[in-house]
Amino acid sequence: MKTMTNKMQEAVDFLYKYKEENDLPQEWVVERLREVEQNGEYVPTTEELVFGAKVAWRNSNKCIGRLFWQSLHVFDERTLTKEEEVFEALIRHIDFATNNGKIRPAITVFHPTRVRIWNHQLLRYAGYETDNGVVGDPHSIAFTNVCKELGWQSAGTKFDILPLVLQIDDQKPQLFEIPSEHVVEVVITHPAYERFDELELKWYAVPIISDMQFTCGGVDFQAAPFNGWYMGTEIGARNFADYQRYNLLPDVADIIGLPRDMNTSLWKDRALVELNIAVLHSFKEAGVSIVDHHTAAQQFKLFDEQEMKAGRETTGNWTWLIPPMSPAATHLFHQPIPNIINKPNYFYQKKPY
Ligand code: HEM
Ligand code: NRG
Repeated sequence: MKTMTNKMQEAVDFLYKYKEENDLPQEWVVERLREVEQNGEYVPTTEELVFGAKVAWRNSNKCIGRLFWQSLHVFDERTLTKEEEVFEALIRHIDFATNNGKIRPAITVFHPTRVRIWNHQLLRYAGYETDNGVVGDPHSIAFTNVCKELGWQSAGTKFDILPLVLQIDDQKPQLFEIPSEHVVEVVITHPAYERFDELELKWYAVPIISDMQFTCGGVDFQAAPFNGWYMGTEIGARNFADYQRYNLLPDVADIIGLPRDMNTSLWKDRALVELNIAVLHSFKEAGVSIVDHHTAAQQFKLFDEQEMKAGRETTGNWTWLIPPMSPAATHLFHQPIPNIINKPNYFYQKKPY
């Protein structure tokens, strides 16, 4: 008997899953497998790709937002082979996802091996090491240096949107500035503390992860940027608050008048709460979709119940699912969850720089 490659086995498993979940007859899968065998490799149809991208979200163990997995909008852009065309498709993605603030979950799937996006997220702030410390997002320092080496001219503020760095095959990656009319940002204000404005904070509306690999039926797509909307704590409890990121808790404490000389005053915790109130308030005021961590946890519970009804076991990575603020105030903290990795899924891949 012929032995099957791992890739072919994954294609078979995926097509069976597709058949099962779409109530297709056995003849369908037999015929489809005959086609794949004849072709020598598995190339998903657009319908299979749409299903695969949704199930990959459903299988994303670190994601608390999975209740909405069926609503993912999938752009099939596998035929594009020019940097300029990829850039235009990414602008279409950003516009579709942003939708004037009523954010729509979406993914754009490019050719599995020929297209590579160097950015971590399509929208992200640059970070610069200066003599007076880091300006901007420290998370972006290495990538910002790559952009500069490729000829990017930066403004040097703490919130410069990075250019897109797009590569076809082994060619030199090309830089593309994202025109500002496509970038929605939210200025951060606090409903009670007017002095919050002095911090001059803002954040972009849509998180669009662009450096993960989408694996579906044994095919690995290196470029398949996806987005949902933010959970407030991602910005307020991590991006703004982490010591190795914008490190704003001391500034927030000063603005709202909290002495910082004693840990036991819990000034960090109080500053965290006010910062997160400001983030949720500002997005709401601006009409940009965002979810608080309590609501997100409740939505995850509904997802878990829905999965159970469908006869599937919910998998998850507890260390990521619990929110970084008041985790024990959500049910997630008190519930174990098996961290089994199913496919299709989204995986980390080696950085190209
Ligand atoms: C991770 C929320 C949509 C796939 C996360 C995290 C949060 C989150 C809070 C943890 C992030 C962190 O701690 O850095 C949401 C919300 C969504 C959403 C509120 C709204 C619809 C999506 C979509 C996909 C997705 C559309 C894919 C199609 C993932 C993956 C991770 C993740 C793969 C892990 C990222 C990593 O390892 O860095 N999500 N998500 N999520 N989410 Fe979602
Ligand atoms: N924490 C990161 C974003 C990670 C993904 N989060 C989402 N994904 N909400 C940050 O930029 O803060 N999503 O697809 O909506």
